[in-house]
Amino acid sequence: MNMPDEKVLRQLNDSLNLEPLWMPFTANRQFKAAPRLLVAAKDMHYLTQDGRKVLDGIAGLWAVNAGHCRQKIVDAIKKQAETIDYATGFQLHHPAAFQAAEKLVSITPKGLDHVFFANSGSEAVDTALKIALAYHRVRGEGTRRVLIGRERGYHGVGFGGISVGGMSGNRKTFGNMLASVDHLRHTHDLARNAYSRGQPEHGAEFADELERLVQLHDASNIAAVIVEPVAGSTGVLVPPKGYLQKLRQICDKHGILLIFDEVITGFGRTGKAFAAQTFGVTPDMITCAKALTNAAVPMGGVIVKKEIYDTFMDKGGANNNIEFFHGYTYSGHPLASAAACAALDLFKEEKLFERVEELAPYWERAAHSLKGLPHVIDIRTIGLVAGIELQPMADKPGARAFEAFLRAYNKNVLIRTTGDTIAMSPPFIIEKQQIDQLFDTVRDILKTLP
Ligand code: PXG
Ligand code: PLP
Repeated sequence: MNMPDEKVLRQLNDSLNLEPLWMPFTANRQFKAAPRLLVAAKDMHYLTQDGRKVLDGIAGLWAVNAGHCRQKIVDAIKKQAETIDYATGFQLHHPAAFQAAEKLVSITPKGLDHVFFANSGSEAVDTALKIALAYHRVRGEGTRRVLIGRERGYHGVGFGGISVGGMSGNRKTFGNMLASVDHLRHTHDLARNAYSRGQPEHGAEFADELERLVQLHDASNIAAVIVEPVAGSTGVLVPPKGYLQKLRQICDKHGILLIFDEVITGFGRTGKAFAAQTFGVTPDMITCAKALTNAAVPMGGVIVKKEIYDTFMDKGGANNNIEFFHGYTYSGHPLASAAACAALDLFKEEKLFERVEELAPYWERAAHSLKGLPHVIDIRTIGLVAGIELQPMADKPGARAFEAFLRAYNKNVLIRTTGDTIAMSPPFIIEKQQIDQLFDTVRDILKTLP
């Protein structure tokens, strides 16, 4: 680990002013009263400001899939920063953006072979929704404006993403958001599917709700359906067997685009490059971010079917017309592109997606060994993801799992909680004894939780 100098660290401890920063998705007052600061990272570990090595059980935030501060990626970013700091992608560009696009589409499901770059998952989602609307319009079906998401979906925090998203906390404060949005029901079915390993048996029929929404809105008004193949942030919800296939069939039948939001599931998390490949269902677009650069530089992307890209080109009119009026200052930023190239190379060189498949049975057994411990009401696993759902404390939703997070952190293990579910999703370089450390720590904590 690239250790910060001790003197510098001591000075930092004395001088750091926490007040001016408004922290994202954080209880600011609680945090600032008892801060948790990470000062360095390498491979499977963070170093805390008080000098502890903490095992990263969540790959940063479902993102650092190859482990922290990997030299190949660090070197690529450094070299790029010295060579070309920035170039706009508007009517100009630089080579690394094209190289990153080519490497990316070499691992996508067949037929999804063009990518539009953004800088985060939220931007990727907004971009995908805009592509869906614009696509139907250029094809002469401009009445298709309705966007369908799903309850308990998380699609980032832009107005598009929260509109199609299904997390009440993300929605309730922000007014009406996008018009013309509807939602499928979520796929969580504790009564029938608790303790499923991999895909649950029951619930393919939840996809039939899409037929109901088609009856309501009429297919001629519906642009797209967006779902996470595995819902991550709302508690690790693995799709029931046959569910995604059904969604695909219904979308095909009615000319509706199917978007998989693979911001979490992309880049090996479920054992293949994309969950679309794990589940054998090919969407029309995939949104991705996070591990695209191993999280070392912000980057997101929308991968689209050739037919979508070709439609924009074919219907683009005069050669000097901009076919899709959209883009970010930092779309395909040089540092992000260089990091993406290096990360995608590293995944391949170290066969990290295959490693997920190899480790998954061990991971699954370790996770399900927590069954029967106090408060545990469900355990869900797929690839290198586990969700441990706890019985909420009366009148205090989320408090029990958050207490587990704090206790784990104090025992040098980083886990993530969402509601009363503990979520774990380590870097793929995790060793078996580190998997044991992770679940043994959670086991000890569960025995003593209030
Ligand atoms: N889609 C999905 C499926 C995500 O998981 C986003 C979009 C938004 O990406 P950006 O890069 O804009 O954050 C995400 C992000 C959690 C957690 O606790 C997960 C995310 C973000 C914040 C918290 O699980 N995922
Ligand atoms: N706001 C203003 C005033 C801008 O000029 C721009 C971009 O030029 C933006 C917002 C959007 O920023 P970005 O392209 O980084 O998303």
